[in-house]
Amino acid sequence: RHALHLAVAGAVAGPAVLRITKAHAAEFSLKAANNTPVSHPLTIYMTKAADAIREETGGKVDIKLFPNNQLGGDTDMLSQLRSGALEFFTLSPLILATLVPAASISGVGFAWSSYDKLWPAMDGDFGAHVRAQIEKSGLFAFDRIWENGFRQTTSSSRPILKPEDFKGFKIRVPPSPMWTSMFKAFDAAPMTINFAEVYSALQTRIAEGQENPLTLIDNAKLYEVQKYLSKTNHMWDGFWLLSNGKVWRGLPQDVKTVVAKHFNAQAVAQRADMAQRAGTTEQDLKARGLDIRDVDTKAFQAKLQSAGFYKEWKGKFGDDAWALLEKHTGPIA
Ligand code: X2X
Repeated sequence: RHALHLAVAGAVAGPAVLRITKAHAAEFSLKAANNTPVSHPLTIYMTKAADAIREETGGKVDIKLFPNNQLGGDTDMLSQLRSGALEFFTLSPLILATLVPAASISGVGFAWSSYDKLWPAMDGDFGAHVRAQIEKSGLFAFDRIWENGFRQTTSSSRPILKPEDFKGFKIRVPPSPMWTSMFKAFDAAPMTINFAEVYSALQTRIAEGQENPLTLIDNAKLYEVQKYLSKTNHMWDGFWLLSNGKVWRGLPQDVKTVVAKHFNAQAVAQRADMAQRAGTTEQDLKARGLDIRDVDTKAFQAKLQSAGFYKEWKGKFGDDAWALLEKHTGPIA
């Protein structure tokens, strides 16, 4: 290995000494992956974390990031994480719920009225409750959840202005029981598709619409294949940074400390960056031609209520977990 790197570095007449040092120094070569474009703050701040970790360990810990579904869709990456082929992966709590049912509780419809309630809950006892369930499944979740955002609805066929407009609406949702349940409660026709295939599903009109936070709609250029955006604000979504429990426990304590420190710090920085972008992103989407509408979100919540959505999910999560959620959100429904 040494000789090969020397030869390659020499051939391109680059800074050979530096290259050899780096190639030699990485004792832990690890992979991280996500489903967001390279321009999305999730990717930007995961990259910053990997850089900070490489720097602080003097190149000993080298985390290579594979963004934008380069390693496959979310369900593929989750399998890779579980098998140990992938060391770090960010995933929505709701998709994680295919493995850890308790995890989707942070995504209950219209539960969070502000980030002032949300972040302390996710960083406090409520998030700890979820992470404990995640650990039981053999995965490890880092303390600080990353931001995706409040989700809004887009469409190529017609604007969704009232709950009734959802009737029969062919909407792509991520692979997750709660998403399917929510859009069935709206009387829509949800279809589960990994984010990796969303652009083409919208372009070919397999799906009429989808729902995602503004930042992702912008970064993934969904405005190219969608016409309307309704500010339904129907749920908050984040990304747990996960590791395979066995792989994580197998790393030396000093490595774990540095890795966790930087990932958690950059998660908090990423949240702040996302908050800063909020206003300009909406302007940008308008300028890109999306027809953006405000809607009466209370009417949408009332529809979930009358369809039995809250009763069903409170039953699934159990009274204790639901009480812990409402301790932070206030009464939900
Ligand atoms: O799949 C989606 O829509 C995304 C990117 O928001 C999630 O990761 C849940």
